[in-house]
Amino acid sequence: MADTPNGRGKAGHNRPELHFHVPEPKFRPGDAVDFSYIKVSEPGAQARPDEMCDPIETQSLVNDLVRVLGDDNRAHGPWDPKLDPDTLRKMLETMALTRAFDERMYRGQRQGKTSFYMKCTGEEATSVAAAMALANDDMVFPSYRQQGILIARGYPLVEMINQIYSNRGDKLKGRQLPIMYSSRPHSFFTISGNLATQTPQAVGWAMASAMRGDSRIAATWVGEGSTAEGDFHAACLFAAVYNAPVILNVVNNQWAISSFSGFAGGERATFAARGLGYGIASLRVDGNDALAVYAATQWAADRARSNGGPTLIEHFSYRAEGHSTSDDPSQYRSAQERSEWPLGDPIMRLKDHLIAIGEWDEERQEALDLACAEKVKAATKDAEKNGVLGHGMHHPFHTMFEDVFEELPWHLEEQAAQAIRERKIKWPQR
Ligand SMILES: Cc1ncc(C[n+]2csc(CCOP(=O)(O)OP(=O)(O)O)c2C)c(N)n1
Ligand SMILES: [Mg+2]
Repeated sequence: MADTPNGRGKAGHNRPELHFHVPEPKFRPGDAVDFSYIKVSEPGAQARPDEMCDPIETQSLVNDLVRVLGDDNRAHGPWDPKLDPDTLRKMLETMALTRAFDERMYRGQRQGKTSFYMKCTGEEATSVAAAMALANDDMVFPSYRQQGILIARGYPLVEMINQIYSNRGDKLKGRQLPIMYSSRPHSFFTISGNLATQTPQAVGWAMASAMRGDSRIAATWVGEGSTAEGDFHAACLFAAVYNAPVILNVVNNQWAISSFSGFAGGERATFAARGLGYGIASLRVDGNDALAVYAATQWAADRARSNGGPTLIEHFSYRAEGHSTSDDPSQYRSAQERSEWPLGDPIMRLKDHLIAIGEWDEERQEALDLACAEKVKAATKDAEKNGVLGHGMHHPFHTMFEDVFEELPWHLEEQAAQAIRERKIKWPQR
């Protein structure tokens, strides 16, 4: 206090000195990890309000965790979606295929076949189980970590790989960063690298659907870090004000590249609680429990379809691997986090559930994993016929100037001619 001439503290009076808070993650590289501070709720113990309830009735669920699968690998409680074994197996297969796809594309990046890839390891349920609870023509506005939706909707793997390789088969003609897919026939909105822009777009689409008296709803996915963007808050406000038929999924995988969830406000309130603040029904769900994700999505979809309005779902999960192929998580978080994560792995949990109910076994799982790897390998070979990064088998250079204006304006025509001229001088053999 004696650090100012009048001896009365920096502020010049006797009030306490203020402290500035900078969030700091609990564990850094080399630290022992103890996740016991995370409250893991009892599976089956969460009430399931009516789909048409007042948003405030979801209040207890924004700090809880909707869970169905127990440690006994059985389904529990009112959120059990009671899916038949075929549907459960389909879910497991799609999640396993997504993981196999990620594995191979990651290796492809390391082999120089593409410049970039992003895995969704550990988060497969948040896209696959959610997609399965929606209608195939519901419009989805994903982030870059929901490749599971495209796979669940039957988009050909070879088309995904063509896009990743930016080759001559790439339907997007190399104009998008690898993995930023788009498919109108699959009601899959073009992925944008500009975080959270998809959230107001989804709400706007849902509002338009309602204005037209259509029956399709919209769903969007955004990372917890991206909820710090103003776009997310504008989306919540519009969704609440116009009672838009939309599902706002926040995938809380704890990390936004090297920033932990505290920088998006995670130390203060759950991400589900933000929705309730806007008057949106909100659920906080175990994102590694495929049955809980399915049940919550089904609840929200029924609500939206019946004009009950929007739902925000926080999927509490963990990003098991690096942010992307450009990231090295060992530089900023403890390697122990993945193995200590208290909610386990979504694929293992669903597999164990199917085994527990007598509808699956380890041999079939092994055969499935092998079949998935083979399927991805075959699609990769097909895509490679169209070229990989750096082999020059991309779309013709001049296409870069096309498809924006109906008629190419004179200045672009000049630029195109100049670019093509210079290219011929630099690379005469191409
Ligand atoms: C507007 C904007 N700001 C920053 C970035 C750079 N960036 C790309 S991904 C990312 C982290 C996003 O984390 P989160 O929203 O939690 O999603 P996750 O990657 O964990 O799925 C950042 C900061 C960007 N692409 N766009
Ligand atoms: Mg994140």
